[in-house]
Amino acid sequence: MEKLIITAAICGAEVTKQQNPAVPYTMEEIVREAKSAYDSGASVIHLHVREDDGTPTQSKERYQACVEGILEQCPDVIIQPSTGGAVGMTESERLQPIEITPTPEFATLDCGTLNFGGDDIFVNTENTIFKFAKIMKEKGIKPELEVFDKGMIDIALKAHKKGLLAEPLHFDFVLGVQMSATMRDLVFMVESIPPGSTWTVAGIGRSAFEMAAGGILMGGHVRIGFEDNLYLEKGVLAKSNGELVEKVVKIAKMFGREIASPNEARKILS
Ligand code: KMH
Ligand code: ZN
Repeated sequence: MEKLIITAAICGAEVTKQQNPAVPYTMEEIVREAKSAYDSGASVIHLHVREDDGTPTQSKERYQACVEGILEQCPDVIIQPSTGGAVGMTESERLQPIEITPTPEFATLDCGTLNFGGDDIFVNTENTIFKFAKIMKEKGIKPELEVFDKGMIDIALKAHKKGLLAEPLHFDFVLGVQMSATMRDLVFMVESIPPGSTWTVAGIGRSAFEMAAGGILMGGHVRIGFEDNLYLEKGVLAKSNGELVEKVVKIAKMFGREIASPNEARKILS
């Protein structure tokens, strides 16, 4: 099996220090968390940024500063800015992180609208998805296709048919938000993508490590981090993103799956 790419989603836009004091807000905290994940084996950092008080922002300046800070500490890591941002942000707000210099090599592309808990709806119309895909293609940015259910795979394939995505496609199955997170769901998603595609799985909350184990065993890749899960085990908050990554590395080693370095991850992801 190919080596395992671990993506660390270190911050997200929704989780707070009230839920886990180690959630990073400031630039220093974001760099600290990226470094802890990288030192533990993450080759990709999925990046959201915050104002110092924790408010989610897509500010180009804030991304620029955080990316530079992370690259000083982790020079070869792959940084994957979010173009999802937070619920309610406008398209132009969300696109700012891919306007930084140099242009990011990787970024998320959310492939559908979904219920995000309570009254929150994360809106991604077909026009938004196609527009973001076109911009990323023009800029030479590899999209990670964020799919929260099977219908979003179909929308991504529609974008691909229109020539908006370059092969090989790379999917991130985010399970446990709108679609449930069971092995049956994961198998269904894996069997629904075109041959030759690569994939990562992110299990939300208590499903994080079960989905990670599924990704490891099925030859996919794994996303872990505070954006998705705050606990190392039931009732035990993780002290850092590094601790969460370490646990994934341990599971991978149990099954003989080696961990990809950032440059190996670049090759696997083409
Ligand atoms: N914060 C969510 C509303 C992404 O990063 O592309 C969107 C999200 C997806 O986290
Ligand atoms: Zn995200």
